[in-house]
Amino acid sequence: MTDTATAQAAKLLGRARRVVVFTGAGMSAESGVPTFRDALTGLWQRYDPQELATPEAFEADPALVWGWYEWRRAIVARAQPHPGHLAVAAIEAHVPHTLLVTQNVDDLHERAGSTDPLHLHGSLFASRCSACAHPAPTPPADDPTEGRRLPPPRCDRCSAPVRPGVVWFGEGLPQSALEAAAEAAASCEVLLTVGTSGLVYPAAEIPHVAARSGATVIQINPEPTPLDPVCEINLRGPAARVLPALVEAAWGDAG
Ligand code: BJW
Ligand code: ZN
Repeated sequence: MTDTATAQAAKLLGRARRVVVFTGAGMSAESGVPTFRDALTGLWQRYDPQELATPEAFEADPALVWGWYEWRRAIVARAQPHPGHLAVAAIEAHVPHTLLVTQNVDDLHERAGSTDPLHLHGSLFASRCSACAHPAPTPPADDPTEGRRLPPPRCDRCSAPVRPGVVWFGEGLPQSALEAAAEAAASCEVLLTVGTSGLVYPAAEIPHVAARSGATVIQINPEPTPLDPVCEINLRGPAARVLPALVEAAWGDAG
């Protein structure tokens, strides 16, 4: 049975012509990909992810940081999109003016059939040279058990260490993606924010932009977040359950 909040959200979503879906790490949690702030395990448990995801950490200990990313790539390579990812792709199919904006560095949205998500924080699979930015192949990672220190490959142009193609703390986001996300947020009718703590800026500004521009912001998250006050509807629950229920209530299919 559909609860009142889901039914209200479905009504607004079903009528909207311009939608933004904004996702964070909680979107991938039920696929087995740990959220950014989840406790790290094994070799990584004594590190703070907020300290590893920095250019300073990579400069100080490239093997530590590259090994951490290789471990995470292995987890993502084994993971499969869940029904929530499929439901996001279904929203795109039902509402042609949907823009999917993700903070996630995995590729689960693409594998669920979403077309061209904007990756505000880059990708685990788009390595580049840390000195000259030349694109570099990302070696396949197949051991998700515990991870290990691993020296990064070297750039074939200038021999500097290759780095993950993600946005670390203190680095600028891809300007065109950020602008496109802000523009879509300013002109949408409904913004759906899913599985993000809303703590990391400037990405966390996107739902605020939508709210200020008069859009209805709907949040899907099992926990309260700093975004609660700008969300007209808070659906407290996991993405893999709530998103398909929302799509089903809006259009009569679960994605
Ligand atoms: C579920 C669930 C389920 C669980 N279903 N939900 C303004 C104010 C204060 C600070 C700043 C500011 N502006 C900038 C800053 C500094 C900094 C920042 O924001 N710091 C904060 C920590 C305070 N920002 C930056 O440094 C940014 N750069 C910048 O501003 O540069 C300035 C500059 C401009 C021009 C030139 C040069 C410089 C860059 C930020 C980059 C963030 N990168 C990371 C790492 C990417 C690579 C990697 O993954 O290793 O991106 S950090 C990390 O956080 C990652 C994520 O994309 C991002 C957001 O996290 P997210 O997705 O919200 O995940 P979690 O784990 O926080 O939350 C999970 C949520 O899911 C929770 O709410 C759960 O409840 C929920 N959940 N299960 C649904 N089943
Ligand atoms: Zn180079």
